[in-house]
Amino acid sequence: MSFHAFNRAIVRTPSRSVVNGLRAVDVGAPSYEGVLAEHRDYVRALESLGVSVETLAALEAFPDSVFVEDTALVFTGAAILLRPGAATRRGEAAEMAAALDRNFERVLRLEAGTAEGGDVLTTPRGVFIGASARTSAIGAAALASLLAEIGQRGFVVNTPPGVLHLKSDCSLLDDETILCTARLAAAGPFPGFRLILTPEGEEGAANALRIGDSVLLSKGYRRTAALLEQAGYNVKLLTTDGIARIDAGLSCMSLRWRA
Ligand code: CIR
Repeated sequence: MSFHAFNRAIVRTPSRSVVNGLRAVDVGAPSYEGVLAEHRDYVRALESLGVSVETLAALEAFPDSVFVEDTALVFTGAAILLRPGAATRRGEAAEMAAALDRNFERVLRLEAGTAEGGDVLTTPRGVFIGASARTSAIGAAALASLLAEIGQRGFVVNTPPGVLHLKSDCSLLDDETILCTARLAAAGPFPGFRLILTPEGEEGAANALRIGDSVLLSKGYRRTAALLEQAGYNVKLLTTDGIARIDAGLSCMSLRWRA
């Protein structure tokens, strides 16, 4: 069974307030309609790849709540409710609790520090936790302990300075291969993995999403798309112009697991 054979996902409809989503650099707000269309196409792409998608209702009080990945970690049979590091996002975790309780036999809760799911890369060789401005050292260590409770091995690595999340700069392409920016690869955080580096200027492509036999990739990163196709991956392009304005990519909009 491939590590990417997800068949279930949770997403959340974007709220109108998504136009006020957090961003490190303001290049202009995304339009609500644009984000909604990107989200709809994303859900369709997941469904076309055999994933059954549960859609939660929009939360106007939380502009970034469409990025459900940051609220939890999910595995077959178990989930961990996280504690987002961004103050305006902290309350999103409680809003995810009922959905986790419905879908997982075991739900653990992070009680110390902060951690966001965007900082966590789950691989067959362990779960890499990126310490970042959002995931504190205390949160990362507490998360590694919770992972041990559900039979997973956690490794704390560093997210490059100035990068929002570890997975802003990497994604798992298959059981042995990680798509990675050069700045993250320079720190050597993934020993034993084959790395495919994003070309210079296409760092934003690193947040791709492997589902089944396909790799979802943000449209516009032509050189990365060509590299992945040459390496034998089946690439599906999705528009992310709106969510990119609020520092998000393709992994952020779902929690995915194999039921
Ligand atoms: C934030 O700054 O929290 C959101 N605007 C973007 C979150 C992206 N999430 C992710 O990469 N997992």
